[in-house]
Amino acid sequence: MAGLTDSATTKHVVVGTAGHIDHGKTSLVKALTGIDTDRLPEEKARGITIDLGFAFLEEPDGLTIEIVDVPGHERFVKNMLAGVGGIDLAMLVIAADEGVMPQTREHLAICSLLRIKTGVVVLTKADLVEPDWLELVRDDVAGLIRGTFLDGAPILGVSAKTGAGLPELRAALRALATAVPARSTDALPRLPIDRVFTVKGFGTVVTGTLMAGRFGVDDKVEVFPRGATAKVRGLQTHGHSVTEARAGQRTAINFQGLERAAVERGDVAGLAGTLVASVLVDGALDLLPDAPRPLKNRDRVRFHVGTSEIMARVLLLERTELAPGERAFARFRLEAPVVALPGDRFVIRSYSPIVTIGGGTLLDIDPPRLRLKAPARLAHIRTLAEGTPDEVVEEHVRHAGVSGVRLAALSGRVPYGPERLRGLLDALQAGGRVLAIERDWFLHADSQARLRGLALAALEKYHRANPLRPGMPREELRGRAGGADERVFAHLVTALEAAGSLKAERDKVRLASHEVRLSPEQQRIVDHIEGDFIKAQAAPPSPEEALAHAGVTGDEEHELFQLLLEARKLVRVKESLFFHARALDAIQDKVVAFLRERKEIGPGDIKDLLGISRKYAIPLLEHMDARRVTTRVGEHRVLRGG
Ligand SMILES: Nc1nc2c(ncn2[C@@H]2O[C@H](COP(=O)(O)OP(=O)(O)O)[C@@H](O)[C@H]2O)c(=O)[nH]1
Ligand SMILES: [Mg+2]
Repeated sequence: MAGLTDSATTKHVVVGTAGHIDHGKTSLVKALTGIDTDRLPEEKARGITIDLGFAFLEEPDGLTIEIVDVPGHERFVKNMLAGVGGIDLAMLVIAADEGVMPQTREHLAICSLLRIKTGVVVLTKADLVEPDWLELVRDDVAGLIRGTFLDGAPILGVSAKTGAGLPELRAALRALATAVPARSTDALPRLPIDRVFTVKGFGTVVTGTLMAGRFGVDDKVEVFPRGATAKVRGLQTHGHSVTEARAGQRTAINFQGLERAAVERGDVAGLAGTLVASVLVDGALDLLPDAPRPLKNRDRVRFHVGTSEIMARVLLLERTELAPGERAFARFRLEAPVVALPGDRFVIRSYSPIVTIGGGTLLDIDPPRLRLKAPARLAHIRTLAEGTPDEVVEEHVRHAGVSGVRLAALSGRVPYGPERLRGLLDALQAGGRVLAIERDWFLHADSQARLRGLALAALEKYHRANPLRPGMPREELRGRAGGADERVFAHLVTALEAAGSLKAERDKVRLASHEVRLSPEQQRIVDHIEGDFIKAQAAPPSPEEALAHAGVTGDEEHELFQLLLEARKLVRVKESLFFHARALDAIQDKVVAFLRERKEIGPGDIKDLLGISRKYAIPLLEHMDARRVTTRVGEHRVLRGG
């Protein structure tokens, strides 16, 4: 390890105790570390552990073994669950004189459900039994752990009273801790909160095991799902102040200016805006083989994830009932928001009696609502459960629909870290499955296809209904295309233009194949109107008059009159005063020539110059101003910039 900095060689591994009440967990932690984890007055008085306790061992080579001591009493399994969520290793403690008891089994089941990978079994109070008896208990325990994650783990006889076996236990913990793989640094930082308290002069402090990522002093942290945000004033790991806490460390965060009442156990600290709170989650659920009865659709259960416990209804996705030992996809409708990520393990306990009955892996924390048909929901969750990472990310983008999804929103919904996610999105883009609307905003190719279908159908319909209109107003088309977001729509129009199926001009859009075709009679009328305006030059007819001359009735709204406007042959100068474009150019030339010579022009001058009445003179002068040919000075105009 030479050459590495101090912090790079520091390793933190969290061990959680597990086991029945009074089997000697707290005494064992004290014998190992010298720390009494029963700190509450009530714990001292009653001699039992009620809440979580914390201790640590500092080993050579920068290894710190942190220990979470949990209560064994069946009434406090909830607290036990809050403590073991983030642990790396389990230390299953069994009193040699009593052997396996109910919470020995329940805690073992919980650790299995949480997918804790390794651990050690300690037969405590070895001083109270004969060696032969210890061997019998050892055999019994070997049977208990067969087929579980502890199969093959060391089973060590220890006495907290005499100290016998403690060095061997410490060595075993060290060996296991050394083998624990480092936690990924490519993950959203989050700390499920297991304790909250105030320190005089410092304010609110929360503690927990930092599950992933890192937090630094001055980071802006949000307490999910409550939404309070605050800056990190100070960080501590096992009693030392640090500037940065990293994944796997027991961490205390001191917040700057955060109300004690704004946080509770079960909340999750994360960087502001990164995590997602949800009252509906989908997962793969295993019912324990020794669950007392089948789980029925709509049963009420206690749902545990991270350090939170929330009441929930189970909605089985494919069946009405789940038998002990079976697995199925399940949806949980939670009575309060939960903050988690797909891939997190959860545990469920029955409402009454309160026993652990199952658990599993979260697959979707923002699942499709029930209005989606059952087979589609099942296909969605199957992809999330069994798909490759790129299929999973693609499914999430597809699920976001025609509004697409932003990277920040996606990172809180996928089981991959930000870097991995970006790589997967790059690959999906390269394969044409996902499109980038703009940087960090993604749309699935299927959603794009759906929008394309809607837009092309709407244009076709529009052209059929309005054959003389050269194009459809852009905003109207956007409304027809599912009211797509402006940028999503702009992206679509650009793509369709590039594909040659559509043309966009100013605020109008048309199919590339569309062109206005006039009947001979319509063409005659259009030509007649145009001819009228050319002839009239600076003293044009009103739209009604021009139409009447051509033998039709109507005003400027007439589709053939509009056609001349669209084609920019006629130009609106004022309300219902129109000039031919070429006439306006000629007028401009005359005005400019006049001004070159005379420097200024007034209403009387233009009347004389063009031989027109005041009715046309004033609007024309204003139009020349609007065209930025002239500027007004008092009652006169001068050449702009001249
Ligand atoms: N003789 C003996 N007693 C022990 C040993 N470890 C714990 N005890 C006793 O067992 C009781 C329960 O211990 P505790 O650590 O509170 O158990 P926990 O509920 O599992 O945390 C206490 O009275 C301890 O003194 C041991 O190794 N030998
Ligand atoms: Mg205890």
